[in-house]
Amino acid sequence: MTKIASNLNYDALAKLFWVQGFIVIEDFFDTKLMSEAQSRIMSHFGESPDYAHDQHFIDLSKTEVIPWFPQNEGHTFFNTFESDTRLKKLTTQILGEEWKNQYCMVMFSKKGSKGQAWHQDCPPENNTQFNLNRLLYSMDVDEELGGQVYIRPGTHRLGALTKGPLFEDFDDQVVLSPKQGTLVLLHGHCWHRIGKLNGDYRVSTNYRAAPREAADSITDICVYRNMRYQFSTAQIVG
Ligand SMILES: O=C(O)CCC(=O)C(=O)O
Ligand SMILES: [Fe+2]
Repeated sequence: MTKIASNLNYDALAKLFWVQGFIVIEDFFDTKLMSEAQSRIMSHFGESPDYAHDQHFIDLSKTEVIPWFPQNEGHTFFNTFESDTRLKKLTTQILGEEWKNQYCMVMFSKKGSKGQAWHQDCPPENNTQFNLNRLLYSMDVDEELGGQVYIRPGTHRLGALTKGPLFEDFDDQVVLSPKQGTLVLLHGHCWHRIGKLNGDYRVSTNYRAAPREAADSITDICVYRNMRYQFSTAQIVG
């Protein structure tokens, strides 16, 4: 029998989110549903798709990941997760009554991927302007596979990333190994990176949301240790 997280203490989870900048809930979605998601994702990508970003961006940002926005192509199956009552309630507890869904972005990394360098998903100068990553894992991500999620707790309050090595190990970093069905909620200003992939491929799915006052283009500029990169213009902007 599959188990799903019920009886969630929404208030305690939201408080923990605001202290740490992230929370992890295992077995949020059942493994059968996640396996269905995984097989739909794999049939879209195949095992070795081409990178969508331009090579200059990949070289500078060390972001070797291929995005897919299934809802924009009418894949209504992916609405299932977004409309989950528990996910909506948890989001409301964290962001307040008024928040908006942004988009669902599936991210695929293939064998040999260096992962993703330390970054913030959007500029951290204004604390009302942020995105909330709601990450779902449809396959196990562990030490053997690589591609683990590195986070520096509390850094959503510290402003911009410092300059330094793009994949630096910090004493206070935590390393997550999300299993199939795990939900990770992560503040877009909280410093995070993805480790090098050892296995054949890695998949994650991000149902991004944002507070009402956040600009719709909030994640257009991503902050790295060596640059700020604007996706819409494919330019380095700082
Ligand atoms: O793929 C992941 O686990 C997280 C990737 C990431 O940095 C993000 O979704 O903002
Ligand atoms: Fe990110």
